[in-house]
Amino acid sequence: MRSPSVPPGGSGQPQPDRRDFLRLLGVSGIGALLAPTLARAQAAAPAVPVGAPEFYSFPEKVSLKMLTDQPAQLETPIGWFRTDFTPNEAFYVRSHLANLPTRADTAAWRLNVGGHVDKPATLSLDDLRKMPAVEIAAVNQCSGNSRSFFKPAVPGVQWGNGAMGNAKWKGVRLRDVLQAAGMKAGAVEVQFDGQDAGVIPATPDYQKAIPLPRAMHEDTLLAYEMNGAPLPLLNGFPLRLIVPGWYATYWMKWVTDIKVNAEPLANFWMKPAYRIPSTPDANESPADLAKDTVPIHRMNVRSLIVAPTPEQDVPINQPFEISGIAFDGGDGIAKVEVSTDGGATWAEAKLGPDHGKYSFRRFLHDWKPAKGGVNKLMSRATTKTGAVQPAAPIWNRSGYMRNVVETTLVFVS
Ligand SMILES: Nc1nc2c(c(=O)[nH]1)N[C@H]1C(S)=C(S)[C@@H](COP(=O)(O)O)O[C@H]1N2
Ligand SMILES: [Mo]
Repeated sequence: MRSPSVPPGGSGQPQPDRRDFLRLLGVSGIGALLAPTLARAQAAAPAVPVGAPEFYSFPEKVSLKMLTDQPAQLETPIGWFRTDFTPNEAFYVRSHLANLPTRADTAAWRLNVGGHVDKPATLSLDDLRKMPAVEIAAVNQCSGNSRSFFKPAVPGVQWGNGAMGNAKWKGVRLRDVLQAAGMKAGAVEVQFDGQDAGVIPATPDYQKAIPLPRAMHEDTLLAYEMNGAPLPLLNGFPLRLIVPGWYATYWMKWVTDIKVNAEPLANFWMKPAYRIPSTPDANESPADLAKDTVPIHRMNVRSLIVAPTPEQDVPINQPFEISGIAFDGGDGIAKVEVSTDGGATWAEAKLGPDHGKYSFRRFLHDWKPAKGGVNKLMSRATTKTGAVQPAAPIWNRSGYMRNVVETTLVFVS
């Protein structure tokens, strides 16, 4: 992959090519040099006041919007979504616990597989690399992506639209690892733990579980590569879980422990956190919160215009290519319609290359704006199973799963 360019309108500062960076460090030396760098970056990071995002460069990352520090939540500016795959350097970061791994000793690293199995296993990175490798393009999207647009507002990290990214994830099938350990009858779930921890023991450790059918699905991976390179440390190096089509809360970073469960996990991160109303479209009203909730799971269908960017000046009577991305929970995108008149009329956009049903699908639409002033651009995606983005936004108390047809306001003159 060539070194990414700065997104138009963004304030990203490209860093030295990542491959050079890794070559310089050497894989086994990565910890030694990264540890002080990351620690220094964390220490030097300015305290971010609520509502005033700043841009900041962390190791292996270009300048990204920092929504909180301790640990850093880094949002990808939407200019980076003008390519099918989001460069690793520009990929967003969401971490719950402040005690993050700042080094990875790849020689000593082990993955433990235990719980409700016949043969508990301990695997090295070499063991994993010797197993059959699979590569899948899939969108990693935080459940709370776009939360800042919820009305009434809800607590949580106030993400814009950049808590997502698309990448090619390469690794081994989780089911191959589970089958090697020999699951016992009665297994219902598979639980994951990563190397991060809270600063004080009272903080609940970040552990998540997925139902057995999802764990055994052929597309669920333990990935060691992202877009043809090792994962950035902040995105889970050396290994993370990939659950294509499902929200990234399950995509455990720095995973070291896998446990097969005969009973569902009931920790803080499964209940009360990361649950949605069991109502249609996870919708509820602030005055009448749903009583019944279920763990968040599959992503709904979305699309977003990325060119022009909001408030961009567009020249009148000249051809302009509107473009954007669409994706869903794994049915695949059938069509995207674009409106340039605030939803009065719609036209079907051209679709870009198909990288598989879990990937971003780009759409393109030729536009020749004839009307000066503010123009309202909209996009509406439909999946291959007929699901379509709603005209009105859903609301739930956690600010999850926003997928309304968005409006991009631009100025034509
Ligand atoms: N170990 C660990 N894995 C984790 C998390 C975490 O806090 N710790 N956060 C999860 C959540 S909520 C999201 S949205 C994704 C974010 O992935 P990224 O930081 O690689 O973009 O990681 C998931 N995996
Ligand atoms: Mo998330």
